[in-house]
Amino acid sequence: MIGKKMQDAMNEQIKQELGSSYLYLSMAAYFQSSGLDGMARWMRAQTQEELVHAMKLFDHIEDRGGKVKLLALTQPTTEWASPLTAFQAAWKHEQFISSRIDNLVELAAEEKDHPAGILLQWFVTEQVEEEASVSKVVQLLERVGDSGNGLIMLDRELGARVFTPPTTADAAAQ
Ligand code: OFO
Repeated sequence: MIGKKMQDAMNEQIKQELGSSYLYLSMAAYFQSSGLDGMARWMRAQTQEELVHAMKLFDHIEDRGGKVKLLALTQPTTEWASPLTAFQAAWKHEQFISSRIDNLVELAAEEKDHPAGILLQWFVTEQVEEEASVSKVVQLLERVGDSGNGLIMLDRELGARVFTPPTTADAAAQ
């Protein structure tokens, strides 16, 4: 059975993950309306990944006899000054999420909540990947600068990203 403190903290984190999903969907809309369909596709894939993160926490609470409580989401930003600004905001957001995961790991240790600790290790690893993938795009955009052709090529490259839903093996490894 999950403890009340961890349950509340995970419910808050479900909100953060859904908030991430909402933010990236807003970025997808921004890119799409800017004619950058590849970046929009990249953000759509990211939106789906965030839903997977939220559902991992959702299932963990449910599996341990807790109660999922969905909290209100704040409206995400809808406009950015440039693709670089949008990806920089995404990178900053991922760093914020990593700090929240670190807090949850510490709470699991304090509460001696080993099942939560094991689940959260997955999130720790995932956050390293999340930060790395967004920061790589930031670096590429910085290098492209004002080159229109460079932006078009990068957009094409980012558009190759496809969302891969978790497999049953992934679920079993949780
Ligand atoms: Fe982007 O990792 Fe979840 O929020």
